[in-house]
Amino acid sequence: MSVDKNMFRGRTKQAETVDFHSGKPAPWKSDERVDRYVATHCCYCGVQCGMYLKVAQGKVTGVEPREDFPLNRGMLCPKGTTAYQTVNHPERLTYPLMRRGGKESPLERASWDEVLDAIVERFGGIQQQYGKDAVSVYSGSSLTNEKCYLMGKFGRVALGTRHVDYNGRLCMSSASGANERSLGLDRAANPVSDILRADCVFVIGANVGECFPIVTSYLWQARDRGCKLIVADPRQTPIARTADIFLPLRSGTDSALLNGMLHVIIKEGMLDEEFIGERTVGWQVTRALVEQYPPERVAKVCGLRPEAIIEAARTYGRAQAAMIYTARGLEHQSKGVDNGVTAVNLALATGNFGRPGAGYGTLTGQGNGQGGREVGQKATQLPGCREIENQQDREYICSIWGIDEQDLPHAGYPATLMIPAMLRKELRACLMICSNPMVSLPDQHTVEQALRGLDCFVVIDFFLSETAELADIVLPGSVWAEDEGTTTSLEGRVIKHNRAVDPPGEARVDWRIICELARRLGKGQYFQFQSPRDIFDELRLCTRGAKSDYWGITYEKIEQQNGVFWPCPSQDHPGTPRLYEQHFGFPDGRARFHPIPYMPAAEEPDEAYPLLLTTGRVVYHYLSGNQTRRTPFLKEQAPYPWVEMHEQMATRLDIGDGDWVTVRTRRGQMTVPALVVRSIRPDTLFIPYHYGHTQSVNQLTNPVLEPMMKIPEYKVCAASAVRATEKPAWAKDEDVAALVEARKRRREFPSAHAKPQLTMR
Ligand SMILES: Nc1nc2c(c(=O)[nH]1)N[C@H]1C(S)=C(S)[C@@H](COP(=O)(O)OP(=O)(O)OC[C@H]3O[C@@H](n4cnc5c(=O)[nH]c(N)nc54)[C@H](O)[C@@H]3O)O[C@H]1N2
Ligand SMILES: Nc1nc2c(c(=O)[nH]1)N[C@H]1C(S)=C(S)[C@@H](COP(=O)(O)OP(=O)(O)OC[C@H]3O[C@@H](n4cnc5c(=O)[nH]c(N)nc54)[C@H](O)[C@@H]3O)O[C@H]1N2
Ligand code: SF4
Ligand SMILES: [Mo]
Repeated sequence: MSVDKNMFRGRTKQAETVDFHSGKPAPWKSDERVDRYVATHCCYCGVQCGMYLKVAQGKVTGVEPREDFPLNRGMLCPKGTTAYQTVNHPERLTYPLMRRGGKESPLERASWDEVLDAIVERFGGIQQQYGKDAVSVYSGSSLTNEKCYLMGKFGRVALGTRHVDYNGRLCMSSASGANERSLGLDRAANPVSDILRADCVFVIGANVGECFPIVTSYLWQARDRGCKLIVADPRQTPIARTADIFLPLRSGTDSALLNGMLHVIIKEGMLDEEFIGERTVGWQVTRALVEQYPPERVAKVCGLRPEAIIEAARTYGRAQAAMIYTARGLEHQSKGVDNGVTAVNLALATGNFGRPGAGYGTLTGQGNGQGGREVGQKATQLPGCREIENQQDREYICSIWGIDEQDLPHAGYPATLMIPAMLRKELRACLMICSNPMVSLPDQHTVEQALRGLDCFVVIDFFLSETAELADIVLPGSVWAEDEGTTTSLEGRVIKHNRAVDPPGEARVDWRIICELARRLGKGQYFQFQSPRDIFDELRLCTRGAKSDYWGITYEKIEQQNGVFWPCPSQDHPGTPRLYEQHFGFPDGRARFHPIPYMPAAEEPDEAYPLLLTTGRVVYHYLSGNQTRRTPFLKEQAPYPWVEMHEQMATRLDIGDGDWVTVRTRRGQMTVPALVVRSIRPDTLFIPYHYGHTQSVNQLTNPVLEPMMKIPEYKVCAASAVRATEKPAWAKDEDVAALVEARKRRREFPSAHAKPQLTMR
C-alpha cells in the first residue's frame, strides 16, 4: 500500500496503521490507536520542521516526521520528537490564578470573569492615574504571526500604550539592525537548500549541530560534494569538528576577524569589482578602513594564528558561490549590529548575493523569530516591517484599523529598557505573553526586583514559569497544537500550524483571551475576529506593498505550495525564495558598505575576573527551558547547568571533571559542576542558560546593551572560577556524574571527518 503524504497536508485524515517512512503497513503499531494525523510543524526552533501529530480519543499521543516538507524530509531532532509531550502534560495550567490579598498572598484559583475584570479595573486605574504609557506589553516570537500581530494591535489600540515589545529583542535584533542598515530588508537572503549549491559555507557564531540540528544534514551533503566549511566559534561545536578550517576566536572579536579576512581578500585580488561597482555604495571608505586590519594584528586581537585567517580568507574568497551564516555568537554582543555589518561587507565585496549558493543570513532562532519581527510587535514597528515614526505608514495602518492617526501611539521602550523603566516606576503594569525573562534577561536579580515592583503584572503561559510565579494574575493559554496560524521560518517561508486538540480544562486559545480582554476594555469593535484566518487576512492587508509583503499569501496557497516565501505581492505571485537577485532593499536598489572599526567587548578580563564567560544552548533544551525541562527524556539528558572548561585551565585551577566550581562575575555568582573538555578555548568558560533561579547563568551576565538595537551582551563578560567550598542546595552527586558522562560522550565523540585543529596561539 502506498501513501501519498501530501494528502494529509493541512488536513486531517482517518489514520491507517502504516509506517510513514516506507508507506507500508506497520503491524507493530497495531495496538497503538490513532484516530487522526494532523499535519503541522514543530513548535520549537526557526527550522520549523514538518510533523504529524497523532491524535487518539481527543488527545495528542505521538508524532511522526513529515516526509513531504522539503526542509526536514522525515527528520526531527530530540526536541521535535518529544514536543508533543507538553500538550497533555500534568503541569499544564488549566484555570486562571490570581493573588487576592496583595503581593504576599498566594496565587489562587479564580474564574475567568474575576481575572479579566480585575485586569480591566487595575490597568484602567493605573492608566487613569499615571497615563496610558504606564502599562506595557511584552510579547514573544514563539507565537504565530496572527498572535504577534494581535499583540501589537492590542497594545496600541486596546491599551493605547506606546510600550510594546517582545523577546526577539534578546534574540536576533542585532542581525535585524545589520540587515536593515546594509541590505534594506530583514530576512535570510537564501533558502536553506542553497547550501547544497555553495562551494564554501562560513558559519560564524552559530552552533548549527545543536541549535538547528536539521540544517546540519545540508552542511554534510554540501561537504560530500566538495563544499568547504569554515567555522568561527570559541568552542569546537559539533560542526566545527568536521570543518576544513576552524577558527577558535576569542569571544567578542568577530568584527576584527571579518575585517582581517576582507583585508586579505583585497590584498590578494579576490574582490568582485563589477558587483561592487554596479550593486553597492560606500566601498572606498570601507576599503580604506580594512587596510588597518592585517592578519598579524587581527590574530593578536582574536587569539588565532595569522595563517589560519589567511587560509580562511582564501577559501572563502576563491569560492564561486559562498554563503555566510551568523547566529547569536556574533550577535549577542554590545557590538552585535556592527558585527553583522562586517559579515555583510565580506559577502558584498566578493559578490556573494543573489545567486544559487551565494548569500548571507542570520540563522533565526525562535519558531517564529522571523515573522515575529515583521508583524508589528516591535517597539518601533508597524505590521509589514513598516515604521511607527513614518507618517505614511501610520496613516495606512490607521486606515485599516479604523482609528485616527493622532490616536496611534509612537515608538516605545524596547523590552530590555522596560526593566529600568519599571524600577523607576515609570512603567507600573505589564501584560506578558510567551516570555520568561526571569530566566532569559541578564542580571536576573534586577529583573526580579523590577517585576516584583509592578502594581499589576499579568502573564499568559501554559506552564507556571519562573516569571509567572511572580505575576499577580496568571492566565492559562494554549500550546501550538491547540490552535491554527502561520509562522515564518528561518528561510522566510510562511507556513501553517494546524490545530490538533482543544486546550485542557479552562485554558483558552491565546488569541481569544486577547480579543476578550479588548472587548472588556471597550475596544471590541477593533477586534472582531472569529478565527485566526480573519486575523491573517487583516495582517495581509496591513503588509500590502510593504517590505515584508504577505498580500499574496493565503492559507490555501501555503498548503498548496508547502509554504510561501515573502515578499509575495499578489495572488498569482509564487513567492521569493532567494532575495537580491536583481536589487537590494533600498530605493536605489544598491546595498550599503559600512566601515566598522573593531571595538572590544564592554567588559574584558582583568586581574579580579581573569576569564571570559560565554553562554548559550545545548541540543536538549529550548530557551528558558520552561517546556523542555518538563519533558522527561530531555530533562534526563541535561538536568542541570554545568561549566565547560578546557583541561589546561582545569589543571591550573586544580579542578577535575564533575568537581563543583563557583563562577563569579561583577553581577553575581553560581556553583555548578565542571565539565572538563578539550573543545573550548583555554581562556573561556561556557555555561548553558536554560535553567532558572539559582541555576540561571543570567545571574552572572552583563546587562550592557548594543546601542542601536538594545540587545544584551550575553556572549562576553569577565569572570573568575574557583573550586567550590560548598555544593549548592540542588546538587545530587549521582545526577552530576551521569551528566558529566553524557556530555563528555557528546562533545568528545570522534567523527569520521574530524581532524584535530589547534589553530589557537
Ligand atoms: N537546542 C536548541 N536549539 C535552539 C534554541 C535552544 O534554546 N535550544 N534556541 C533557538 C533560538 S531562539 C536561537 S536564538 C538559536 C541560537 O542559536 P546559536 O546562536 O547557534 O546558539 P548559541 O548557543 O546561543 O550560540 C552559538 C555559538 O556562539 C558561540 N560564541 C560565543 N561567543 C562568541 C563570539 O564572541 N563570537 C562567535 N563567533 N561565537 C561565539 C558559542 O560558543 C556557541 O557555540 O537557536 C535556536 N535553536
Ligand atoms: N545568558 C543568555 N541568555 C539568553 C540567551 C543566551 O544565549 N544566553 N538567549 C536569548 C535568546 S536568543 C532568546 S530568544 C531568549 C528567549 O527568552 P524567553 O522568550 O524569555 O524564553 P522562552 O522560553 O521562549 O519563553 C517563552 C515562555 O512562553 C511560553 N510559551 C511558549 N509558547 C507559547 C504560546 O504559544 N503561548 C503562550 N501563551 N505561551 C507560550 C513558554 O512556556 C515560556 O514560559 O533568551 C535570551 N536569553
Ligand atoms: S530542528 Fe528545530 S524545528 Fe526541527 S525538530 Fe528540532 S527543534 Fe523542531
Ligand atoms: Mo533566540
